[in-house]
Amino acid sequence: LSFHDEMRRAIARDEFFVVYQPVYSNKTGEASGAEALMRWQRSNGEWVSPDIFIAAAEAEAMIIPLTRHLLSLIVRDSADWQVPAGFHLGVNVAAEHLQDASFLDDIRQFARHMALHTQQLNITLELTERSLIGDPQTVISKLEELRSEGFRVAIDDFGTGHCTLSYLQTFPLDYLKIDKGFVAAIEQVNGETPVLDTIIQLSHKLALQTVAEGVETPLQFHYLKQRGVTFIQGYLYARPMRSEEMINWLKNPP
Ligand code: G
Ligand code: G
Ligand code: G
Ligand code: MN
Ligand code: NA
Repeated sequence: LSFHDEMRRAIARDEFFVVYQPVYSNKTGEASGAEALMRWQRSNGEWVSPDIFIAAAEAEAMIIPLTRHLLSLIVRDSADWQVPAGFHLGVNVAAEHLQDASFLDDIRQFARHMALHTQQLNITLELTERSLIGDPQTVISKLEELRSEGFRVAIDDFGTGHCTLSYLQTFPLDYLKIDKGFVAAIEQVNGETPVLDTIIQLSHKLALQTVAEGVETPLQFHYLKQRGVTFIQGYLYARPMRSEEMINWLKNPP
């Protein structure tokens, strides 16, 4: 069986599920939202890492069906949600999907279904820099339409791509998600992390809000907070968790 066929079968057998990682806001001191992350456990109990199956899905023309499946799983989960109004839900979107003609319809249908189930959510589309290469005008107009409808746009894994920085001025964006590699470089409060500091200053100049990823230690947390990073995501605050677990966690956060 090819990976492509295995993924099709795994969708049919309901082997994929979604975990949600809460994100902390330095403005409110509370959870501001969560990122949806896909997981696959085969019926024999074996786990397939998302790094493997997302890359395989992208390589084998399965990323669009897999993302549609992800969206339907989130809709299913959200039937039980009681989240605060304005809660942000981050969803990872692949370049191929963003550039496909089906993209706007898929995202709008998802938002309509979510609106039937839960309070007003701010759906945030997490794009990688790679998504912005290609036909910029078409991508810009899609993102502008979605933003005018209330969706937010984040650049994920910021600083690891191969784009020139000029896209930051031409694409309609709300958030920069600082890649965890830069956060891992923080080792002492008065230490030097010149690239990270420059990314934070750049985002302030561009009036973009920042999300730091992979925050694992109190030292990293304070360092980022001191420098004006708006949102913190990482194991220190919360691990990715199943939907029911997140709902309980939100009632009683740290
Ligand atoms: O979730 P982390 O646990 O290990 O995910 C590893 C990688 O897989 C990350 O780069 C993450 O962005 C990506 N990933 C996880 N879930 C999804 C998803 O639903 N869609 C896409 N496109 N990427 C995902
Ligand atoms: O979509 P993105 O590439 O940003 O995916 C986030 C990835 O980071 C996921 O794989 C998630 O499981 C992982 N992650 C979340 N918090 C932490 C953390 O504190 N440390 C590390 N190493 N990884 C994290
Ligand atoms: O690894 P992390 O804490 O980010 O995963 C959150 C939950 O997702 C775990 O509690 C577990 O149920 C499930 N999970 C996702 N990927 C894996 C994996 O590779 N191994 C195991 N044991 N659990 C995983
Ligand atoms: Mn992401
Ligand atoms: Na990221």
